[in-house]
Amino acid sequence: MYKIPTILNPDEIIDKAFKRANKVQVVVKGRSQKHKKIAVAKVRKASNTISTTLNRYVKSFPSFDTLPRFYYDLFDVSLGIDAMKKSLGAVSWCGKTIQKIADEAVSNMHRLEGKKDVRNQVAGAYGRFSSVLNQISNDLAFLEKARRYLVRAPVIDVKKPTIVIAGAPNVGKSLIVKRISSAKPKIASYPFTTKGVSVGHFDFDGITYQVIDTPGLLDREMEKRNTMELKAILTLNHLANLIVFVIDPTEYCGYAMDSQLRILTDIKSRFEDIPIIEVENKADIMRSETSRIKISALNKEGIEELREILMQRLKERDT
Ligand SMILES: Nc1nc2c(ncn2[C@@H]2O[C@H](COP(=O)(O)OP(=O)(O)OP(=O)(O)O)[C@@H](O)[C@H]2O)c(=O)[nH]1
Ligand SMILES: [Mg+2]
Repeated sequence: MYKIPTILNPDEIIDKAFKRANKVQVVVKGRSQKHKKIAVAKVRKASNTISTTLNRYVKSFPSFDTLPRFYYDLFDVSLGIDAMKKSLGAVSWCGKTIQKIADEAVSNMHRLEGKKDVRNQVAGAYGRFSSVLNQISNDLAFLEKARRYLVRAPVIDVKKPTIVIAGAPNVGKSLIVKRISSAKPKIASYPFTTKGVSVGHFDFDGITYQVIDTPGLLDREMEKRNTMELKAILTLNHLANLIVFVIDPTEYCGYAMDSQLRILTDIKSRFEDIPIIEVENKADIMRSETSRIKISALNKEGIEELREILMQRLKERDT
């Protein structure tokens, strides 16, 4: 979703800068100042390469304070907005410091005459470039981790009508999302298969609807929820126009009915303004006596009916 270049580590950045510096060519009239001009050009090329590289990193990250709330919270839960800001600040500081070191070295060189003295200035500046870059090595490593997440972040249109699928782990949420939309989520017989928020679409009456798959929720207090559960909650909070709460009455998912129903009660009280459709899945194995909609995502039973109910409820919401 974002175009962020691969964040190199300090050694790689230094390597790139020194290679470029070694290739600089200077045109000089007469030989007297040639060694100095070459030295100055090398230090400038190296420092500019480093600071341009670092500035590009800083500029390519999103400006967090203007993000839609959903993305702000998602990135905060997944990576930590403050941590990213701090690391970007360190990278920016490093770029400026490198320029200052270069300015100092260049002004010293202008005052010096001896070839050895000038060479020492170059070596000194190079050494300080390395040491300043090494000071931000943890920041660069963290930002590279953040980059890998951000470039794959789900592309969600915060304005499109959105159905969010929620429920305990392993109840069949992802298979339902796959059945009703274009999404191709991972489906497996263990809890927390879905670790992040993923999106699929379907069209109806010329309107594109988003269907969002979320990680499973456990029956516990908000403070104890893990990162994956928090992603589910923030998705419900910021994006859902309609919630499909999936229940597995067979309990093959590994969570007892009373525990699943407590999660449902919690979600209902937390999101009072959002309509919730309660669905019992795995009807191929068992059907309970309740009046809830019964489907089997596995053999596609009840899927078309579910889709019609969803459309109906979204229409009611609009009128
Ligand atoms: N018998 C039967 N099995 C199903 C049905 N729907 C899903 N399953 C199985 O239940 C398991 C979990 O399915 P998922 O779709 O990954 O469940 P999930 O709720 O997304 O799980 P998490 O992402 O881990 O929270 C898989 O082994 C599915 O094949 C169904 O209707 N009938
Ligand atoms: Mg899943």
